[in-house]
Amino acid sequence: MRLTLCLLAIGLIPLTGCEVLDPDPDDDGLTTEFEESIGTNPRLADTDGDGFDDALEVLTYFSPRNEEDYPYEGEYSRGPLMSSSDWDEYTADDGWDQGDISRGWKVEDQFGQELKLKRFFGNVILIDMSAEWCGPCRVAAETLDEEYDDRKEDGFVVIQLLVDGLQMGDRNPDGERWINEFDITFPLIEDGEFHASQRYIPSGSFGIPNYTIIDREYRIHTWYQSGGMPPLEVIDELLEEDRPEVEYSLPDNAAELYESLGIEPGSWIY
Ligand SMILES: [Ca+2]
Ligand SMILES: [Ca+2]
Ligand SMILES: [Ca+2]
Ligand SMILES: [Ca+2]
Repeated sequence: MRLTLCLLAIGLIPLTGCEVLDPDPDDDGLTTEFEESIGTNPRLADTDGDGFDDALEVLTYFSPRNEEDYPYEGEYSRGPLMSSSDWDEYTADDGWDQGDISRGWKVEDQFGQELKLKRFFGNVILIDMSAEWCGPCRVAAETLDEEYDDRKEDGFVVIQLLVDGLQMGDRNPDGERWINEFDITFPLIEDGEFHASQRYIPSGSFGIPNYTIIDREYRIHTWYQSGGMPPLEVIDELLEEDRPEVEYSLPDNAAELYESLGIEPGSWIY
């Protein structure tokens, strides 16, 4: 109706006064109709002011309405999340056993960004608890970033929790030193206080390296603390499984936008 009135009015008022004709007044690639459906501002390209336009955030599964959620260095694989009501139901079980839902936590990574385990839902996640003094951890770290890089497009995420420094019991791990030594690009957390690590020690005592594998459905699949390399064959098997289906609104012109932004359609990495 508004459009009809506007068309009729063209002969009477200057065309620029008839903004309803422009489906994308903020020129962010998303139509006003779509922006209204996802709650972003149709007159502001970067609704939450985090430096990334609404369209880019939507297409890479970040929230255009949360300034603390945006594409970051490290290019971690991540996909759409469930609605919060589904999520609450999904994570109701807080146990620790093979097959149980993994417990969520949030910490800060080497890029100074808040890392939430929940954000990696749909990926296969390797939680690797290591220490600088630990010989087998160092051997594994030599090739771990390469193994991560080979698989991240398929939805593999490594989160390394560095619990000790150069001496056993030294609760001051030096993340920067570790990252430089092993060229780490996946998320690394200095976790001398065991904030996240405590959740991956089911029996109370532990040895390192300590590997916990979380499957695409966000369940703890296996726990290893016998040293050596992470069980890559188990990870590859889990990566073969389909990504969980989550309802997520993409605009009708998504294909076009992916192309203009140079993003692979459906990619979980930005
Ligand atoms: Ca727009
Ligand atoms: Ca907008
Ligand atoms: Ca933004
Ligand atoms: Ca954002």
